[in-house]
Amino acid sequence: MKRPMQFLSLPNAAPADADVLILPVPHEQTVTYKAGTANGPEAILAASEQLEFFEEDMAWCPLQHMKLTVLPTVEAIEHEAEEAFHRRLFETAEQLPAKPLLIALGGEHSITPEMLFARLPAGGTVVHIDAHADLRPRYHGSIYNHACPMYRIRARGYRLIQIGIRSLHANEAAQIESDDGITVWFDRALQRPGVWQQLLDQLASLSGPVWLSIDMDGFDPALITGVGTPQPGGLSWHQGLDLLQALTANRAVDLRNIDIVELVPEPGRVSEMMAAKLVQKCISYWGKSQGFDQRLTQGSQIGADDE
Ligand SMILES: [Mn+2]
Repeated sequence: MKRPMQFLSLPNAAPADADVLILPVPHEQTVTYKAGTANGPEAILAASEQLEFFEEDMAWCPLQHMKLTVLPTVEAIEHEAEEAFHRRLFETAEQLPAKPLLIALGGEHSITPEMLFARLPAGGTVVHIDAHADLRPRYHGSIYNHACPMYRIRARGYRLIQIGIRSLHANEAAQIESDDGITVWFDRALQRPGVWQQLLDQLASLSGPVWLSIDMDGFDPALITGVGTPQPGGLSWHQGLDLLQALTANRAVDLRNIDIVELVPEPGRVSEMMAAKLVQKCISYWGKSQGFDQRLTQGSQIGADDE
């Protein structure tokens, strides 16, 4: 029997009641190096069974106060054209309730633009953690390639803040150089004293709608080997959490959309556990910032047996 798609083994809330929506998008069409991102969402949700309900940084049990549901998976139908799949992804995202926190689980990075266009139609800022700039106009003949999402997003006028970049084409570097709407925090520069704090200061100064797009290869591959296109260098776990905390602590930012993409499950299972724990941190930090800890635990999905 196929494993039920649940987070922390919790029964799924009715989508209309949910404070957190998890959308599995196991899309893998344009992989260029290591295959397996299609298995990402299922592996992340399976790893989540091993998490504690208690989240130690914020010292609370988020899902005793918040309701969560894992939505039906969005995946390409056999022989479906790329464009048709992406249109379907747009329509799915557009129909979701606007108020909850959406965490989309990839799958490859090509899934981000349509969900963003559907959820933030009036514009906003994309905070993009990645080893790669993903600013190619097309790659291997397709605008939907996983090397292209940030080009498509920038072309629609969204502001881009890219963090951890350490692999890009000369044309991408030229675009970054000439485009005031893109700020890049290169991986190597972030190692210099003071630069990390400047990045945190920028995140603290943002306002308005923010989409957080986390390519797991933005992290150090020594921590997380399970990514499609690993690059040496990268963020530490704690740096990743610092970024998340800076964004959720900023009350002028409306952060209701996050994607976590490009995970390739691996035999050691550390990579998918890291992604699962990252999902939990997103829920905890965001939930606390929204005051969900003040809500009564009645109606929680967690029963006494789960303690
Ligand atoms: Mn990448």
